[in-house]
Amino acid sequence: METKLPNALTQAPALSVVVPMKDEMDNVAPLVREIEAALRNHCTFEIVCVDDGSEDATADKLRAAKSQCEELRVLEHEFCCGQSTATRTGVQGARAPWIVTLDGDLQNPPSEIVKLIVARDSCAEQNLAMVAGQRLKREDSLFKKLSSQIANKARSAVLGDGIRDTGCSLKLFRRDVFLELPYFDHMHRFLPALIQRAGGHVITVDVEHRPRATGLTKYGLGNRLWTGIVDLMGVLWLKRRAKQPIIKELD
Ligand SMILES: Nc1nc2c(ncn2[C@@H]2O[C@H](COP(=O)(O)OP(=O)(O)O)[C@@H](O)[C@H]2O)c(=O)[nH]1
Ligand SMILES: [Mg+2]
Repeated sequence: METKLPNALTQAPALSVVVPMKDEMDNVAPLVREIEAALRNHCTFEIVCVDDGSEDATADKLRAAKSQCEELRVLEHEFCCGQSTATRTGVQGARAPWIVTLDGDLQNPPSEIVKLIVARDSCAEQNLAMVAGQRLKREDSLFKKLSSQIANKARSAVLGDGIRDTGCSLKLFRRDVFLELPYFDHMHRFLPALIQRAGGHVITVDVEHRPRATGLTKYGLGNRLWTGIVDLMGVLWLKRRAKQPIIKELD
């Protein structure tokens, strides 16, 4: 992938913020502003927005935001490939060793990123690979809250990953560990279990959640619940077939 670096980013930053976006034109400017405000005095960072074949003016808004923010990089898919694939494109293109992901609709407050960083920095676990945000109070419709609760209960019962809410996009994780995970469409809902399968340690932090201010949700029963059940069986199979050898080399 060709990577064009803004002048301010000749050295790899400490953190890459990866945001997959599909038809989020009115969220672009406030999102970039809020991420900048959250991280400006905290660490070096880049923002990698992945425009996943949006059909509204998201691409134009991202271009305009780029001229206001040196840390913003924009990757575009020619056509929509879904949230997981857009996330992977962003992580592949990112340059920091640690990635934070969040939704492009401002439902995850960017100010919460710092909570994840603080939790990572105060964790003594050597194999720490992910700090997963868990929404304290989900600000969505009753239907969405119920279907998400059922999906989360089924997933944690089947996979035993010990995570209350994997649907929260606010996650901080090691780039190298993520890129070694088995890749499939919709994998973003199973990241903690996949990281544990790879031998990585996952901790959780409670985070705030806000109602969607503008734009439309892209997920409903058809593309979340039923796909989720099939994927759950796939992840269970992957988990059962996992081996983590401890390798020694003879002197
Ligand atoms: N790249 C990409 N992002 C998507 C797609 N569908 C949803 N998203 C993004 O994923 C995030 C969550 O989607 P959203 O529709 O708000 O789901 P909800 O919060 O569960 O209702 C938002 O940032 C969306 O822009 C997609 O097909 N491709
Ligand atoms: Mg949303």
